Amino acid sequence: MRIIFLFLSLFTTVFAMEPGSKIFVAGHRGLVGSALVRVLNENGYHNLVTKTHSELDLTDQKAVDHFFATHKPQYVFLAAAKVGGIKANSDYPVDFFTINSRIQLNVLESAHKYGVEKLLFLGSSCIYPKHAPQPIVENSLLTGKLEPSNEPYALAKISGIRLCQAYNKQFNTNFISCMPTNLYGPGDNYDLKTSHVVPALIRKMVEAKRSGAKSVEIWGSGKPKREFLHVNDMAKACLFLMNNYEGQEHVNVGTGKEIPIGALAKLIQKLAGFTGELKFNTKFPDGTMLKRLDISKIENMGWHPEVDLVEGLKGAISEYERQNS
Ligand code: GFB
Repeated sequence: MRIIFLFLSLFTTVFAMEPGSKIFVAGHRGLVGSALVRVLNENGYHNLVTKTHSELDLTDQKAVDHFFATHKPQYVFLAAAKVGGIKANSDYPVDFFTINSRIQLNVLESAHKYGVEKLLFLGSSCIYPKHAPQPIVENSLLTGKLEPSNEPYALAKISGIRLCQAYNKQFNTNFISCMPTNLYGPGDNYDLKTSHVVPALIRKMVEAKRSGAKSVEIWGSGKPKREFLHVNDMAKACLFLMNNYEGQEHVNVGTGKEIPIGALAKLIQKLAGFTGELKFNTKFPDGTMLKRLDISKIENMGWHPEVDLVEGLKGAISEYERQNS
């Protein structure tokens, strides 16, 4: 497979970004966007354009048009999105559907109109069919029913991927997409009502240890399995794809390894030093039971995850403790 890829790449020239290329990181204060800014800076890219939400509302088409007309970025990482954990997705389906749809409609339209050289769009592993064969390969998209707890988010993100392909087909743009697995790391959202499982469990365990609580509540049965990728690895994958990949099909980004939520909870409990009990509350939903990506496509191109889960969690726990001491 690797040999086939190397052979094909001899005939496909992918132009990498120059150190001075003007790069717009949309969503630079979010988990992925902030990691992208760090990784781009570390790799010598110094001409970044960023706007906070109050400076530029990406759901406002006129504002987005004006921004692109003024700044004319050459490259765009579209890391801005309305994201959240299983509960936030169930509680705010309209927000997840409409905000994500608007952001991508506006940014892709302006990126095309103002001649962006290349754009990377981010999907999510949760938009694959609920019962997709595991590990999930790229062409499983749209082959079956979605997980009900996040269907509105999934429909928006699937449209985003398909819209990138449509622009490429109709206007010969260079819009690529990737499909990240569940992410965690510096800059995560620790709000217990809207967060994903890793930051939620870090906060619950650290706070329980501090307060001397007897138990911590874990949502669901603990049986679902998830794959977790450190956001620094994700940002490196985004840069790698921007500089090395061209193609209509999205690319999975993950570790290829899954862990049951119960085992994840025990691991975070141990790393945070909480000695009480874990209580599984099955009144909360499990969501999809298994979600693991097949990452052979990106690995065959030469990218590999680097951050081990235990080390990544230790770093995230220390960050939470430092910021909330
Ligand atoms: O991370 P999470 O909210 O998202 O939940 P999904 C993963 C699993 O952890 C579920 C369980 O089975 C939860 O029930 N869990 C246990 C907890 N304790 C907790 C807790 O305290 N907080 C949270 N949040 N979960 C999301 C999608 O699905 O994945 C999004 O809804 C997004 O759209 C994201 O794509 C990557 O993996 O279930």
